[in-house]
Amino acid sequence: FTKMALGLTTALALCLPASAESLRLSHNTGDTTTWQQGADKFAELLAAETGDEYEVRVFPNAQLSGGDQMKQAEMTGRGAIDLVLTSAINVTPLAPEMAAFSLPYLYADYDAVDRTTAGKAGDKMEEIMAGHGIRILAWGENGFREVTNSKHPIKSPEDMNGLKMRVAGPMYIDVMNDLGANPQQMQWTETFPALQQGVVDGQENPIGAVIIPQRVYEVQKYITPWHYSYDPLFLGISKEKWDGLDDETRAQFQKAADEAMAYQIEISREATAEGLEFLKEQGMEVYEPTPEDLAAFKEATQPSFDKWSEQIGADIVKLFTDEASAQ
Ligand code: X2X
Repeated sequence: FTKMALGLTTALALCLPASAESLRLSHNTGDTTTWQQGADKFAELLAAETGDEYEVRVFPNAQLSGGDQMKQAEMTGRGAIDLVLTSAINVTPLAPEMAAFSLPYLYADYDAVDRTTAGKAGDKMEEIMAGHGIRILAWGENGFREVTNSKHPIKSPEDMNGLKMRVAGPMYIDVMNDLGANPQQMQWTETFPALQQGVVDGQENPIGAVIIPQRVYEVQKYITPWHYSYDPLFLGISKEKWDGLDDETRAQFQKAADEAMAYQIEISREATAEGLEFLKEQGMEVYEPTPEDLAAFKEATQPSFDKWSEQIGADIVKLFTDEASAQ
């Protein structure tokens, strides 16, 4: 009997790890977005890879940094948060170089985006973020940020004149000023009520990753897919945590991150591709800008492109413009 009990204990020990380590992952948006789906996928894959040795708990709405979306990265950098899924524009207070991804009208299409994250520009940003205590495991996608508002269709820079616009980060303040709008920085979690109550007239966000899953169409009437700025996500781990992992575990984290972010990009692009039709069904009015309209928006936002290029540094900007324009 003792032998049997012993056998049972051994069998249990084999299938259950002695103690799963719990890690906290913070992200900016609500729990209906493709951000959340990517984070959940990472948790699922990491548990599978490690035989349940690691449990990832996902916290939406920047809860772990008291609702301050710009603080998540800095907290991860000093080890107060284990993992972060956030976007480039959110870390620009910490690493202004990351604004390079989102310079106005840098990218013509997804191919240009993908060359950048996979190439030297992405490598350089990984090096810079490592200097802030964050190991970037993989790039994901927030997406091309499109403008919505409650007042009138946006067809030209003049239509932006005087609109009260909520923006996520400092570079977008400058871009909105170029367009004659009246921008203010605000937490994403406070944006829906601000739009609803008319505290602001408009906002800009990607269609598939944010606008649809966070039901922005309920409080906004007009959308113009003007593709003015691209915003990548990254899944990062505190360097302190990473440095404490052995090689085998690192490979498991890496694999789970690569697969989870590839999935997150795929579902964000799918949702975006079908998104305008859905938004029309919800009662939004879509204005599809012509090439001439886009040229006018690009010209109007050139001062911000130049100002931020100077701030980021010409050598880094060149890494991005080279990859963006390569064929
Ligand atoms: O705050 C935003 O606009 C959002 C959700 O896109 C980001 O976190 C960058």
